[in-house]
Amino acid sequence: MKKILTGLQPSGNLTLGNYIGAIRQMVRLQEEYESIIFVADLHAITVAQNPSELRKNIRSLIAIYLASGIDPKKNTIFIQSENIYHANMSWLLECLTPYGELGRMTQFKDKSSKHQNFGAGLLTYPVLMASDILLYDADYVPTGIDQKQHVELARNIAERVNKKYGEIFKIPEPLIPETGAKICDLVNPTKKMSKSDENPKGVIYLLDSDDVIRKKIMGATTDSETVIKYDIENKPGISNLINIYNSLTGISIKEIEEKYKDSNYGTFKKDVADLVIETLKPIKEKYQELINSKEIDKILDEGALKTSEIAKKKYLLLKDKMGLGR
Ligand code: AQP
Repeated sequence: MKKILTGLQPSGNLTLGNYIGAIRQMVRLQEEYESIIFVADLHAITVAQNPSELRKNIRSLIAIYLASGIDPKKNTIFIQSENIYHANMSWLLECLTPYGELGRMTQFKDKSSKHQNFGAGLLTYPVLMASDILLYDADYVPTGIDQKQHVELARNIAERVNKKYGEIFKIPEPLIPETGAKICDLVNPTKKMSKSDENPKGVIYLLDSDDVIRKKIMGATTDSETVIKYDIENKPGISNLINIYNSLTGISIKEIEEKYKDSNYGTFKKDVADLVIETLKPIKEKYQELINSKEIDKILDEGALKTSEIAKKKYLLLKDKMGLGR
């Protein structure tokens, strides 16, 4: 069975974008692949985090994985910082990665322009991501198009290391889902919906109450026309709502346009709100059952133990080849 690896950052409360773009895929892929899933808490601290919020978000992320249908029997689930080999491997690989290669990463350019006083980790973070992937000989890394460049970097690093020290790493490939559109902010529909966004009005959090979800969708920015038509350039707001509808129902964009050709924006928004509320209802219910349960701790303890054993072997192999220690 081929192996995949996925992690989400506990950098805020999870959004509808995270669910459509990542978690749903993970639930689907667990049927086909041996799957390793982690909470990327070391990645989250590349920008400032409030410690108590961070701890809460880590547990919440695990509960959402499980509530969304990620089966702990089919997946190995763990917290990145509870397995010391990720950071250890990252240091070795950082020393083998040219500085210039990291400065060229699009996400670094983007995030470094948005945050002030960021640490060096924001630059080196793609190497930590390479370590996450390479420690487990992952065949595929399910990812949005935005992370494709980082998977390419992991491939480059792996190829370079293998050339220099012998066959150590498997060369991973990105697995970009065919469906799973980029979901945009409801207030500013030209930008991605993000969990760390400062304005919660444009973001649907998975744990938002039904009333809040409805309010946010009914208040979504649209345009001065009344036609429900997919046109990202000129009608980004309505196109975003069409994307959400399409992603959650599987009904094609053409069919959605046809279905709502005589409707106004209010009717369409109400249907999108109903759909989102219905989709998230069972997840929220399950989440409440899980969040304080011992089951989460048992899963995480097992995951940390199992992945540490695997990762340790890979780390020691490279450490030895590089001539470190005795
Ligand atoms: N708006 C989105 N639409 C579709 N997919 C999305 N993803 C994120 N936002 C959307 C996908 O969710 C996963 C999350 O990865 P991450 O936690 O490593 O961080 P991210 O991509 O930077 O997500 P956020 O929510 O925007 O977090 P912050 O605010 O911390 O930067 C990825 O698979 C991503 O494609």
